[in-house]
Amino acid sequence: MGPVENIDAGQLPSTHRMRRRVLALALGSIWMLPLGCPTDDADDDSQENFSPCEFEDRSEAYEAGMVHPGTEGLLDVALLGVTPSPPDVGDSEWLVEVTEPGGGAPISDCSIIATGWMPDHGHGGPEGASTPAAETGQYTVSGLSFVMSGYWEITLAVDCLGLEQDQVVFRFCLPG
Ligand SMILES: [Cu+2]
Repeated sequence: MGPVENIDAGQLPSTHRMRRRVLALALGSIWMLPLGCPTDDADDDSQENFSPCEFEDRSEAYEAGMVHPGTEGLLDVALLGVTPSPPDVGDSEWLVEVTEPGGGAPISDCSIIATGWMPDHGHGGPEGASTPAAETGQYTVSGLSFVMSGYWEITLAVDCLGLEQDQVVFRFCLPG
């Protein structure tokens, strides 16, 4: 009865094009996830209970005060606090302290660039930058934003007066 019955080889190319368009729409909608779209499929329990962090073993548990040594061993960076806490999707402000290695004296005159990266997806998000130290060795990093839930690697590149650049990497899974 309908046009479905009339499909012949000549219509295949347009079907192909349509499939591609559907795929593009599906990929595009990934970016909608952080906006918190409720799932339409209320009957699908596995979808409702899905947490991107449930089986994530690369991430570390956030704890205020957690310390990472620089990969070059020139300094330590303590993550004193994040807003919101624990870190999650959206704008994220970090308070960090830079000290000499092994929890030594605080280091002033540093600037910090924070870069988020989702290795599973091959994308990042808005970077963060520090303001000058309000207290000795302590810096507020703002501008960082996580555009979606999942596993993120956040690199803090630290430039201090009189030191080579060093960096630390924090690994967090954001539940969204
Ligand atoms: Cu992503």
